[in-house]
Amino acid sequence: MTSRWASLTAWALLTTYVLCLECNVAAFEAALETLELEGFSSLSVVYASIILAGGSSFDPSPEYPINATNLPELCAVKFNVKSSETTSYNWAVLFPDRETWNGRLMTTGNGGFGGGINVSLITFVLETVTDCWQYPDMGEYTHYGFASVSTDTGHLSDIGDSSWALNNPESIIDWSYRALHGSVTLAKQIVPAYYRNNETTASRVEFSYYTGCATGGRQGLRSLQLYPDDFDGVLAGDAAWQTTNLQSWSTWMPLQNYPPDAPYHIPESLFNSVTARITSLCDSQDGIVDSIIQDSARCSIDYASLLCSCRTTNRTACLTKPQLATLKRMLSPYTINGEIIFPGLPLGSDPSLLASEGNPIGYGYFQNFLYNDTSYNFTLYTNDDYIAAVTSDPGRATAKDFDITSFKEGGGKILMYHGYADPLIPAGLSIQYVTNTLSTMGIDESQLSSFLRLFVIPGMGHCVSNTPTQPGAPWYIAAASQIAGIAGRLTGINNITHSVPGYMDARHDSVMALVKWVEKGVPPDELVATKFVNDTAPVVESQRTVCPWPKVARYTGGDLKAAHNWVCD
Ligand SMILES: [Ca+2]
Repeated sequence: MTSRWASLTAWALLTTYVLCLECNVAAFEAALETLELEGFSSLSVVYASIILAGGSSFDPSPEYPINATNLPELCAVKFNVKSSETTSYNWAVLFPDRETWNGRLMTTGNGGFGGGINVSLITFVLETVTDCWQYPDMGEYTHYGFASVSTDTGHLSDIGDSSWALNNPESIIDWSYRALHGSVTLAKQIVPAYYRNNETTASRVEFSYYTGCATGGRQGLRSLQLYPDDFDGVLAGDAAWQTTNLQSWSTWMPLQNYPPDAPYHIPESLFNSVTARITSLCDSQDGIVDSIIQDSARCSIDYASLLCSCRTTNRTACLTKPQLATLKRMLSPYTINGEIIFPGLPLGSDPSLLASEGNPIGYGYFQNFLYNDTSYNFTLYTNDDYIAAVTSDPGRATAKDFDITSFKEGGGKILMYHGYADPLIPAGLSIQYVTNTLSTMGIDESQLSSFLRLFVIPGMGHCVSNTPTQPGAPWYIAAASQIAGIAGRLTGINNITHSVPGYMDARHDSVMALVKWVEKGVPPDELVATKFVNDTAPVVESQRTVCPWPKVARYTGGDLKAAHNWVCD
């Protein structure tokens, strides 16, 4: 194609786009030519298509195999950006229709080492179907009216699979922060271009938000540290922000319980039953026997009571002395020479997920991020590996730049939350993020609460659902992954497209709470977590107030399952 013909074609398509940008590749390619996209010369449009109202999806994906259902009519577009000589990343936008778009952008993150557009093997979809895609979190946000964005962070893999990082430092940078930043930067220009026409003069995204859990939480916190203008509000759950220390701890943990024939080894079933016993010992210490530990930090137990003795009747829930030492190590902070490297699991969290065998989210980091040596395994771990991790911090992934003055002064707000019984990332890690921010910025809790609030949710596990030993704990706040579940391996919520049915407001929906805080200046003084019967909407089993740390909800009498009977103080 000659350059003159190319420009004529672009002009013709541009004319179309000014009137109404069509949802097809040619229209988007033409629109891109009209935008000043510095630093993104290799941006290309991979796919663009309308999804009809009521659309669903069924694409098997390694990380998010649960369908986004009942989608509103939308335009789905996938882009590719070259990020280095050897790497590129894909990212996508779901555009709700013009009447539905609320002027806002919602970007959503990933989990573990997983890569995918939150997370979908979109290429497979394109080859098989054209009207059904599977973007559970992205789909959810279009129901609110957001244009939603996600990136595959430069690779396709399951949560535990870090093999893509082997000898591939550029891909690690994409995973760490580069793909997310590039996607948001581009989306802020392309999204208004899509909606701009003769009737609609939207020239920019009014507000930009982010949601993510675990690695998704890390992505959000790292982003606002490095690029304080990308987001106006960040919702960061169970944030895996301290990459170097988290991966070290996740490798160290199974080693404490290894090998399986050692006298100190605790089998998984025994971990489960002992966790249930600990939960029952802590339960009443908050004053209410409801199988929920309101505040693990205020529980103290006599570990000796877990020992088997000749009088122990239930021998499937007691430990030998060597086993008890193992349990105490795994529930205590990981220390080196007296220095705390990582917080321990709170009482009521079950260590078995990290204890039975090597966790690839732990040792895979040393194999593929740090040493480029696939023969490395968790049994080789020593404290020297922790030192190597902290020294190198591949991809600068660790979100440790706690001075976030620029984000704060730009009006940015951070709403963090953490399952108090999360067995994979201790709630203490989010608390540590808060305390490190306090000390680094030299501010007090009152000042901090003007831009950062952390809600620790009693009885909640990793990002979604209850921990099994606290089955009645309300946990659902319409946060990232809570509908879809994490990796489809843990329970998500059923029968919901978005928000909290019957309670679509900023008290019950963390996304709406963040929007209200950013746009109205009204911070969330409390949230209400919901438990649906069988985790299926709309019948509510119970609701409970959850509070910004360090406050803990206190029962004031009446129906235990009614949120108004719990107050923050
Ligand atoms: Ca209790």
